[in-house]
Amino acid sequence: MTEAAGRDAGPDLESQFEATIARDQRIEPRDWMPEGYRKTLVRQIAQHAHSEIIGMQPEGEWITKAPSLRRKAILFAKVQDEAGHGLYLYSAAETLGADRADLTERLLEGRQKYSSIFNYPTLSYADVGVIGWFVDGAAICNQVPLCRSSYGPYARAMVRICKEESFHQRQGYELLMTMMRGTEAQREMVQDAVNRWWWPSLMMFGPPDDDSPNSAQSMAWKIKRHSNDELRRRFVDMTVPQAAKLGVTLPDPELRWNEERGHHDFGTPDFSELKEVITGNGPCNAQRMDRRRTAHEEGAWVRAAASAHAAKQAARAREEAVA
Ligand code: FAQ
Repeated sequence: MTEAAGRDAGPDLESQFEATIARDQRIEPRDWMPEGYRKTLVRQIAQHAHSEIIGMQPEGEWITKAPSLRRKAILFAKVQDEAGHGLYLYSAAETLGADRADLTERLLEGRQKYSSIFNYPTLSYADVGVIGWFVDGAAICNQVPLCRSSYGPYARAMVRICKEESFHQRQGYELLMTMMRGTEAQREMVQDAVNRWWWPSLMMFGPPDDDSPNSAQSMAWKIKRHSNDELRRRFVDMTVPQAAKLGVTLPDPELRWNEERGHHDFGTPDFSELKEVITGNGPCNAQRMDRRRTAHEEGAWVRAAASAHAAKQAARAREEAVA
């Protein structure tokens, strides 16, 4: 069905698709869809899946260095959840006719992207807390509206992912609360991590709206429900009171409450840095991709064994059907 998508549409199929979107109903894998809609979804879902898998690395580095058994168990669970999110998302991309091995190949060859945020280093255990608070917090802002995305399998995957992101955000904030109640050195570690992760977290939402080539069409198709700048603003409004409660300063001299607008004013992230990181020149891009490539090569025997097992099961099922 997906092969036929976009071809020989005819006015009926096209108008049915448009009507489904206009009624806020879901497009499902068997429905006709324009080729551009399918491509946009595969692009976004694959990038999202790659981000979850590469996103295991910055925090994964701290599993063996966690300060207690409790923190190790929490971090283990979180990093495992991220692997699970990647798998749900690859499965959602497969419903559009994409091939998981091909998507991985595209990532490894640098033909598909993953989130800029995972190209920054984690320098102390406070970074684990700040990633939970900021990065998972930003992910929640961005992904809760995606639970209403027009493509059914993507929207449904997001429901479970968002529940888990919520646990991730809370564990990060709780870790930081504990550190802030600790020694002066611990409070300094938290403030230092906040200073380093604030601006890259704002960049996660993407380029500004007037420089976001995909937003208009994605919003018309209701794949995206809000613009990049709108979600960035929501994140700032959500995070400022949390920072005050925690007792840290967000590193933005322009940040202040605007009574008239009922929102915070804030500075502009350095979008030239975002461009640099996206094009492969961030502080850890090479390291992240090397690690991903090595993991892929080392996992080859697992994929071969799983394929051999699946082939054997299928052959057995065929024999039983004939008998
Ligand atoms: N990094 O026209 P737009 C997480 C690219 S998961 C890298 O605005 P669009 C969980 C963009 O792809 C984090 N590339 O694009 C977790 C496009 O390139 P293309 C991932 C970026 O798609 C937590 C070009 O720039 N979340 O955090 C970035 O309409 C902790 C032009 O941009 C998602 O993927 C960026 N920051 O909007 C895991 C959510 N921003 O494809 C572990 C779903 C933009 O044309 C630990 N995705 N680009 O070559 C989305 O909502 C959207 O795809 C946006 C970008 C908002 C990311």
